[in-house]
Amino acid sequence: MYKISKNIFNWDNMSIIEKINIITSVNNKKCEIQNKVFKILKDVEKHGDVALKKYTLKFDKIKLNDFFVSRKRLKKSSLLVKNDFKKAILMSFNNIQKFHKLQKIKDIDVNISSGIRCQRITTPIDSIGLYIPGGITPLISTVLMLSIPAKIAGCSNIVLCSPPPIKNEMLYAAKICGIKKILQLGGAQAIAALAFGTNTIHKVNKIFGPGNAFVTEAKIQARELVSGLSIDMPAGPSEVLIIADEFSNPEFIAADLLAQAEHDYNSQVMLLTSHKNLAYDVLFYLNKQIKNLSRKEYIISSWKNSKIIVTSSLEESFNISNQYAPEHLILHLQNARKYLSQIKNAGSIFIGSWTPESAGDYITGTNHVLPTYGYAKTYSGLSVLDFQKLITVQEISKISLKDLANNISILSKAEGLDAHDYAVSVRMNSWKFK
Ligand code: HSO
Ligand code: ZN
Repeated sequence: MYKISKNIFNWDNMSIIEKINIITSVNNKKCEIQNKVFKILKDVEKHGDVALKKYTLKFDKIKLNDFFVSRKRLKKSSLLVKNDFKKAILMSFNNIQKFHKLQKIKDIDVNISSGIRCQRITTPIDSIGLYIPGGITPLISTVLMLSIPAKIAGCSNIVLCSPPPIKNEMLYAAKICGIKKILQLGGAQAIAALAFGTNTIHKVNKIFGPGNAFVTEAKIQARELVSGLSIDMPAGPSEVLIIADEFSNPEFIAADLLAQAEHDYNSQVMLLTSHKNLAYDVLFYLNKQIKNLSRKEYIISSWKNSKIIVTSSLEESFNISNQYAPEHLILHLQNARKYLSQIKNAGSIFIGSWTPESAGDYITGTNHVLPTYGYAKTYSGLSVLDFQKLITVQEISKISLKDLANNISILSKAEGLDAHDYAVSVRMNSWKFK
């Protein structure tokens, strides 16, 4: 018998410590994980492909001869997936592409003053690795969320990586995104392969994608170990926070909470409302709905981190939400859009009772790779810009350098950097004597 316990709390009755615990997302980072991951990274760095085969046999129970999915298998995936799946993927692809194409930023080209031209140009990150979680929850939709912006950004060397056995649906999603290189590798060993490279796998410049605690830890450690390697963002277990008023539908709210709670054992879901009765109605529907769901263990485990909080006002609810900075924020409010300006921190916002988070996860067009652990205070969700670099350019004409020379000299002397000064004066002097 799976029961959703009554985690209903009154904000005003809580101690400061309890309040702080609530607005601090769960972070189950353990030393044990850090040590295990470090060993795997070092092993792959040293023994390359041999270590990869060893870990794949140990963790995935698969003996691999070739890490890459063959072209033939990739092509064949179209024949092995259902037509309705193809249609759904196509709609998702089109919507994501439409939204992400608009994210391309404009280059800048300006004459600061006559003879001094400044530009900002955009270039794609050359070589990237996309990690897609597999196992019991193969996140097929994440293939689209990573590949589409990467392609729009113009990344030329893309390798997608997921634990074996890779499902045909995932291969098909990769295929329609135009991804050709697919590695059947998972866990920390996959991140190590992308970070260090091996005899058969090229190292990449940036690694993207969500994963379990091992994958996330591996990304963080690899970034420290390999100079010049970047990662997308510190992603952790998924979270949702819902703000609801007396006009909201408790059945919908319960369903949204459960949809997020089923992701992981450590997911965190929260409901803030100033209406106590609603809190109890939601609890009723949570218990009713869980009976029909398959991932009960995940939900019950996530619920331990989760809470329903009764606040004294809507304003207080927004206040708490802004401090928590949720990955997903759903507004089950009447005229919800009018509260948009009150939100300071959130990864992605879902407006009104007809916008379930699942829609954003799959098909509205927004990206579902979003900051967790409170990082929405400083990080944004994934966008085309994450796959690009912005490079600045300047050009000065001979005559205009003369206008700048004196001030460069003053500033470089103030910093005690006389070689900086000389780099200008040598030019000025050459000009004088010609
Ligand atoms: N809610 C997850 C994304 C996802 N949901 C993928 C289903 N598939 C993190 O934003
Ligand atoms: Zn989801």
